[in-house]
Amino acid sequence: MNHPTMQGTAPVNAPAWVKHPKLVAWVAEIAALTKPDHIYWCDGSQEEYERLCEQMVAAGTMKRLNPAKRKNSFLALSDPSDVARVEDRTFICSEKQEDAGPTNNWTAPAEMRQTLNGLFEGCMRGRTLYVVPFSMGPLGSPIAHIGVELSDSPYVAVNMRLMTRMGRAVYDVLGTNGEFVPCVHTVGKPLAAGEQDVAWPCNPTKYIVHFPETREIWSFGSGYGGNALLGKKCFALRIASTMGRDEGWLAEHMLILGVTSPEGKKYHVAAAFPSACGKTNFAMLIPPKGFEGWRVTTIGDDIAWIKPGQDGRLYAINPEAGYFGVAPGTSEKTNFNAMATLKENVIFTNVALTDDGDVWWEGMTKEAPAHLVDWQGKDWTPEIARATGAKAAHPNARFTAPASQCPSIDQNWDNPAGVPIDAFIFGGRRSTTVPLVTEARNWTEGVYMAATMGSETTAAAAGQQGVVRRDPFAMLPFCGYNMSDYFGHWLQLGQKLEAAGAKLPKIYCVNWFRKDADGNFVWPGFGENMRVLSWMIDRVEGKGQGAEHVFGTTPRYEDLNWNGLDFTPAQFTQVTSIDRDAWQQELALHDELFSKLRQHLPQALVETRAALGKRLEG
Ligand code: SAT
Ligand code: MN
Repeated sequence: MNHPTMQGTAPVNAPAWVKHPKLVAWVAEIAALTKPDHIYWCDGSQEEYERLCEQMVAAGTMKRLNPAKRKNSFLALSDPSDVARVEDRTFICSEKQEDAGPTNNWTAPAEMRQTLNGLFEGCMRGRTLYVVPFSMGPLGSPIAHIGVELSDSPYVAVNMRLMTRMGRAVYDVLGTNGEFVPCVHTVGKPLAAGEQDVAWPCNPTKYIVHFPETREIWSFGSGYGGNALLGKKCFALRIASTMGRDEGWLAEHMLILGVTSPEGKKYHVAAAFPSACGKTNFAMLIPPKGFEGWRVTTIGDDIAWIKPGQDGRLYAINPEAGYFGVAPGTSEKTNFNAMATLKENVIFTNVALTDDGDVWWEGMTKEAPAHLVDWQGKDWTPEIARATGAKAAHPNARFTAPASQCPSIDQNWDNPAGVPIDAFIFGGRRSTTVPLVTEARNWTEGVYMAATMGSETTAAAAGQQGVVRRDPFAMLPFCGYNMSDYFGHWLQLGQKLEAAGAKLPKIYCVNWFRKDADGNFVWPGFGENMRVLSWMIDRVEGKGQGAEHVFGTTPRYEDLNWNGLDFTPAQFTQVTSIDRDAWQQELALHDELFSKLRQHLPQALVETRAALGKRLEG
């Protein structure tokens, strides 16, 4: 944006180690628009991290936790209005509306720029503008990309240090004219001279804006998660998905894990689930009793960048360097490795504070402590909770922790070459209809399964929870372009690799969340998901058995390894049965989705739908 006549109130004062004139000029331009009192260039050092955290403790944004309980860890409580991603305020501003497609909010770029100019004018008054350089992916890796976030939130600066490779070394990679994605973020709450700040500044008006053609991100009004940590959903998914479309690769909402068999053979799996459906738990799975000798290792828990290698296989890297995971429900039982990751150097947001200066959330322990301070700073006791239903932690409360602290971290998690993918898994949260696991017969049917995936909504996004919505590839809120073109991109990539003689990864659809008549989950989930994973690996090896039905291939009871688990054939039927009426209704919902997405919808998917309908009737 151009503001030739405006003067910033703060000198830019770029340090000598920044040698990129265009970057310095851009910082000056944004400062002239937003008018911060100070500009601070982050170097990513430990000293800087500690200083900024101390500063936030003094300002009341964070509390230091008891170092005897959680060393070097903090708790931040957000404004109650700023607790999740705001999908209805998220925009893809491509030149043409049809390139954003019917699932994204769209505004013409010129009009949006005008709106943003108004909003950002003077929005950092009284604050410091932090210049946050970061690499998504290992520094200097050919698959990595660089971003620079300008933010008036020190909370963003310290979280970015945990979530990305952030700091001075990024400038060495950028050199004098390297490419970077410019990301501008403000909490949208300028301070008048002498005005006292609040603990969590934000603005009721929010805009999370992407310009895919110029690869820019502008975020106004929120300090929370994916709204504010712009390397994550905004860059690594929305902007990167458009880069992938243009350059022949994939940016996906997927965890990446490694599985090593008792014979020492290693496999890699990438799995897509919507937000708050257990990706972090699955990525850190510990094989259950009966699977001695198996090992699962973690490469990533949320995002995968996947590129074809020289050998025609697909290689994945985790562009992030930390976990921004959902705290509630996380326990030594559900995710032992996450709990071990959270022992030190963690920023918690919106969990509850114990009387001895530690953290707690629903599901962490069976018994709740007798007294807590809840995520809104109020007294909380089990009695109050029973009477009012008040939650100690917000359902979308999060931890930010360095990936390197995870005990199950894979030795290749930081490998610039990535890991070769053997299978893709797509899963939603469905209490009915969708069976435990189905293998697609071919790439096109797999793409169809992923494209028509549905899931019950969670607290990760503002809005109604527990309603089934279609969430293609778990990318509905994260695809930076037309969803139908995205399907086409997946189909084409598969065709191209297959034509070149490559063996494509197998594609699976899973559902861990079927419920019985009383509303209880039937499948035990968590570590027991290993049983499904090992069946998939048998299939990859060409030795796993199964039965073919309308949608693909599923294991029969006798095809899964039940060592160490008491799960009856009747229970198995409950999680695998296919109800024809329910599936007729499900297909009607696929039709509804396809009708919404008809513009650019690949013909191959329409044909797959027709064939499915025939098989279901037949
Ligand atoms: O987008 S966030 O980073 O806030 C979390 C999520 O929705 O997965
Ligand atoms: Mn996610």
